[in-house]
Amino acid sequence: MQLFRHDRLWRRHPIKPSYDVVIIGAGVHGLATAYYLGRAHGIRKVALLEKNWLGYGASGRNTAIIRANYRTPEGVPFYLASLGLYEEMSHELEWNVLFTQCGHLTLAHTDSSVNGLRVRAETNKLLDVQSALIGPEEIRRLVPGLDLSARPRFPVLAALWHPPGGIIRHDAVVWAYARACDRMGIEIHEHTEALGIRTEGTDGARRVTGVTTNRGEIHAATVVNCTAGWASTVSRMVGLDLPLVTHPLQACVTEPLKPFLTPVIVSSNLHVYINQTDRGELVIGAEIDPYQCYSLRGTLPTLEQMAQQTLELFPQLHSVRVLRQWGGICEITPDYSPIISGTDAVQGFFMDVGWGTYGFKAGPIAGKCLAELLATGRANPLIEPFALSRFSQDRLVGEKAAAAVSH
Ligand code: PYC
Repeated sequence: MQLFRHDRLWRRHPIKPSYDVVIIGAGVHGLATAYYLGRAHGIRKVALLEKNWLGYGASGRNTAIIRANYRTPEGVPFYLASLGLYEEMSHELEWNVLFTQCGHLTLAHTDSSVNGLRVRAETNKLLDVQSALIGPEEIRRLVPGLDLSARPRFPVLAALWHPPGGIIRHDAVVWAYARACDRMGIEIHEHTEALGIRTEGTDGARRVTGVTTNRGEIHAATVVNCTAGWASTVSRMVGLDLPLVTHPLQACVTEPLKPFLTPVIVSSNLHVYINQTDRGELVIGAEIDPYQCYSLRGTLPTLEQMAQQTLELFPQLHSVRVLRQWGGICEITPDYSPIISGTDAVQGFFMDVGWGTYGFKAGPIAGKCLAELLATGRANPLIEPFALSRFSQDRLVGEKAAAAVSH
């Protein structure tokens, strides 16, 4: 299909008085949920509310890493299904989302990290994820520029090699979903903030009736919280306190260099991850900020830390200049797994939140399963383990070992 410069990928609409489903948060999770509601279930009277512009939140502030090499038997099939949807996305949405499956390499610098990666490799293999523990010789072949000498403070002992992992163009994913939603008649309302969620009934039999926005009242019997960063605030609108802590996560990008790095490199011990884009820039990400806050700004101490950790791995980059730095907000649950479910406390209220530092890669499958839950009332087995009720039923899904940068 030919696209002209004046064609809008999604249109503006007046707010209607009522929708079947209102989704708060039009990032990749909200958009994917709306897309599958329309495509798989024929539910198109859907409004996506975005308080800023599309891609302002976590969908525009991540480092776009896609992988399925998780640690738990619950997490691995879930992220593998998402990887599969990302592989088909350009074809399905007729939009090139520039997914480069350049491979994903997690380095271990201590014996205990090597053991952790070994367990992940075996779990991955049992669950059909391509993943293997490799030694320095193979690492050298994959990343000739990495300092593999005995000199560094953190020598590289082994790595988890995950060939199907890679990097995607995150804004292209957002635009592709937005265009597909728009074509089905699903409405995207930017600069539309949810100020409150209305309910009726008494405790034990409460249900959602609508959303109050800065552009007026909307009636809806189903309201979905797909916000990343503001999930606690939005859930509190129906009186729900979620078990989340909120931390900024920062990243930066350097000037372009000649191609020297193919796979995505992650160091779990140093808490740094690096990839080289098609334009030659290095995208470098940090550990979460050590304090809780809602700031989206970069800070000098974190920039210095990213530079220092990068130089531990690639000392030859000592004079490379940083072009820009940014922050995003991460909400982390006690077990480092997300919350995707409704709640008995308020009928009609659903959540897809608590994504910590791993939300972007899960967007397609989370949206697909959530749409199925909204349309049929049944939780797909892939999301059953991630219900909010797990925290009161002592059924945690401990994914911290594979979260890498948020502890
Ligand atoms: O989980 O792959 C990851 C990741 C990379 C950066 C932040 N999280």
